[in-house]
Amino acid sequence: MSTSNQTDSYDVDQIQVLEGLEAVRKRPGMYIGTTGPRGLHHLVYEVVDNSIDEALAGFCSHIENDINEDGSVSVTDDGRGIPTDIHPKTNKSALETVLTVLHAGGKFGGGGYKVSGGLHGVGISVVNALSEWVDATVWRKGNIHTQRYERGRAVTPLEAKPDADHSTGTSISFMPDNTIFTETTNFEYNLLSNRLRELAYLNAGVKITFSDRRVTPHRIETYCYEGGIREYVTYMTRDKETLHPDIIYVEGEKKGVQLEVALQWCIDAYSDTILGFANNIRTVDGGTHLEGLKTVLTRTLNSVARKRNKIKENESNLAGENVREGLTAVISVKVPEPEFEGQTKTKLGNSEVRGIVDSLVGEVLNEYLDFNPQVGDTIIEKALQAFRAAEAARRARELVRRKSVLESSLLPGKLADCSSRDPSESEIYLVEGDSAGGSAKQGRDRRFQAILPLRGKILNIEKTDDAKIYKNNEIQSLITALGLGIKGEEFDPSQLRYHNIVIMTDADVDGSHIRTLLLTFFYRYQRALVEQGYIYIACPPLYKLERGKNHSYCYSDQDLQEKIAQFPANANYHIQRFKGLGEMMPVQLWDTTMNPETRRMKRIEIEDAAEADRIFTILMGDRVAPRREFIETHGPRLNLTELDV
Ligand code: 0RA
Repeated sequence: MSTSNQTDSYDVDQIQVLEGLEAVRKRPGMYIGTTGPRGLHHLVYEVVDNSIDEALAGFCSHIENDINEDGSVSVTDDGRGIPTDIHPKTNKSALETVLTVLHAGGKFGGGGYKVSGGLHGVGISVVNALSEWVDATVWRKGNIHTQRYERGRAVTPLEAKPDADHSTGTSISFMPDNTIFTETTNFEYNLLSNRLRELAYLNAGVKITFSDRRVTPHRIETYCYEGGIREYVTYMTRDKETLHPDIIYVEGEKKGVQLEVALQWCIDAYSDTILGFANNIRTVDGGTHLEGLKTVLTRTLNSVARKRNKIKENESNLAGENVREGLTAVISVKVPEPEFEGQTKTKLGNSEVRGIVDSLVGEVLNEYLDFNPQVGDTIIEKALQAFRAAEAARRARELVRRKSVLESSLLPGKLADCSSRDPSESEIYLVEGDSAGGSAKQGRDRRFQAILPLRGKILNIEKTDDAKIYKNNEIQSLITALGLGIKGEEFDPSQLRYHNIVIMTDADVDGSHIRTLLLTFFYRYQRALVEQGYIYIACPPLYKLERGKNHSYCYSDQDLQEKIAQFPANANYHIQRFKGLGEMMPVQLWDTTMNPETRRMKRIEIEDAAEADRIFTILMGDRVAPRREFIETHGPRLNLTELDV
């Protein structure tokens, strides 16, 4: 009786197994999200996760990943090896169970919990189901065990041969099934290497190697970080100036939740970069671990600031974003039963994690700031600066807003407006200096061309300070003249008073400087203007070339040389070099630079403005090293304007 029962239940198990893997093949999306490239790469992560778990359990120190010549992938570790003994009830080895029974993996988690979760953690059987073939090799107890599977089914019995080498480990090789992954079965090196590097940062001391054997010579990389997420933060801040010498590091465990946090504030950073992970999965949409971290940072730094009388009794607290200004951080939690929320399942939902992070980080951070008072002071000082800047920016914004509400019809006095009220045919020239402004006013077609003279030196905006920018008179004139809103407000093209915004500056160092400032302003404060192609640079000529009664204008040195080369050898000619726009007669300015029929203009692309922003940061920033480097590489050309045609 009992024997036949066993047989029955075995058959039933067999049927369930086949139905399970058949379900995976029928609806792969349910298990791996997509059958596109993302899902394909998922297969690798799924297999690697099992080896990572073995490493986290303390039994594995090296995981080797290979893209083989035929495009298959092998993941090999030096762990204990997946058990190969036959279970009397199912008549199957643990290996075969893990590979063929949906969700069986967790049961073999070695007593602890399986760390992989969320997107991954569906189990290695899913990889088996979606592979044309899988070759499993286990080194264990002096034997080498092998078994082959095709589309989820074992096609050979588990074979054991004595192994002279008594080391242990597991190797899983698989070829993705091209009838499932119809789009592509081609693994992308960079995608895999990024994830493997990330895993090495997240699991300190685990050595991960990665090779691509599809290319000759083979490409091989090794990732191993003894410092774990601390090294990750060091890497992310490599180009920045740190505010404290050591990374602040928190490690702990509470109620089965493991936590690691690495924090580094930098002087020359004005936003924050915080990467969150739960069970080795990047939680792009945040969640309770990040909430806990943000809360405890804000509370701890406010309390220290009050204790040290940096914030007076009647003053308000620092806001979270003030405290985080300049912070680079990685937080990694390992949760026994993770709940992943949201459309993409990349937000950690476990509510108990919030308090655990709060209390573990709070303890360490308080102690750290007690022992390193000067570090605490500099962090608080930076947060206070951020706070004051935000306050000033808010007041300045209100000022601008009030102005534009109360005096909406009151355009800046310096603006020589055009008569047209149709923005689509109107142009505004932003001109450097009053004298060039004068020429432009006389030379323009007042019907559709407006002129706004700006004083370059006054425009010189320091650093990244919003408040100063809004207080700047020239910027306020510019904002009102254009009819623009302010930073952060959505761009409303119907408010824009001119559809061509033309920056017209001298072709010298100062001119190029002002152009950089203006482009940076547009890039930071109303990027949509650049993106939607409203910004132009006027191209005034550098020379007037006269020969007899004829004359022409040259827009570059090369242009000049070419024109001269066409003259007979003995020709008499005269070259006039324009040192600035102010030197041109109004009619010359019209003919050469402003007349839509004959002028040249360069429309600014977003990359130009981004480059201006980068140059601006380097030229204006506090840091000497990149500035020197920049001047050394770009110095001689800077005069000739990085951004011109
Ligand atoms: C559970 C128990 C044991 C090994 C493993 C899991 C294991 C699984 C995988 C998956 C990939 N590599 C792996 N390495 C090990 C063995 C327990 C024992 O030997 O006592």
